[in-house]
Amino acid sequence: MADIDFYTIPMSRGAIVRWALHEVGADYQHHIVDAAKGPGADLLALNPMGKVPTIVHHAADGDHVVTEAAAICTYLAEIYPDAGLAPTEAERADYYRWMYFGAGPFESAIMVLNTGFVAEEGQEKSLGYGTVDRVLSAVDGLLSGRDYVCGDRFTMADVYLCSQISVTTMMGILPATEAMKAYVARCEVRPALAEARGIDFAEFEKQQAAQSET
Ligand SMILES: N[C@@H](CCC(=O)N[C@@H](CS)C(=O)NCC(=O)O)C(=O)O
Repeated sequence: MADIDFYTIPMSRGAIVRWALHEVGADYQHHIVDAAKGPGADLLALNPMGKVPTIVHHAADGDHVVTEAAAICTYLAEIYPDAGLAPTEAERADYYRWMYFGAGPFESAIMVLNTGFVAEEGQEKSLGYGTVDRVLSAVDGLLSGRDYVCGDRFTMADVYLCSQISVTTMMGILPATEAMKAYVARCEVRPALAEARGIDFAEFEKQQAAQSET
């Protein structure tokens, strides 16, 4: 049995976790979920949301289920310390701040752009992301002043933030700034990303071919 069971849909948020799995050199087995059919009983038993990515880590002290792409990235960086992608003490504040900002305000802002949701005037005070403009300018400000989330060094926070920026820019959802584009270009030279994308793309093509036969 592999150390990690990984539930994913090709070319979905699961791709973030596949990149993370390759960065840490995890021994994993993927389970491809058919997006058209929806989650099976096996995935629903692990994650009541029926969402991917979901992982099960078969650890010495038992099985641990982790859901939510950002949480999985954080978890993997911690259980594979030799990969050097968890934060040092000095990097911890930036690392957690922007990992959570990515999963919270940034993810919400992206979904607002994707769905066309329009908040009423004054609602920005209670909406966690405030306004889309403020979120985008916060991320632009971060990336204008440094190479990576924690400064000079690539960490797991970059797997998450870069994935979000890169995919949503490709999909035409995010109006990426020059600083965001330069950041993505810096992060995307990682060999682990090329490996992970190769597998994800091959699985996507297999799924497309199988669907066109039915
Ligand atoms: N909050 C979750 C979102 C996961 C999510 O929405 N995954 C989508 C794919 S990108 C999914 O599983 N969709 C299938 C479904 O909802 O049935 C995370 O950050 O991991």
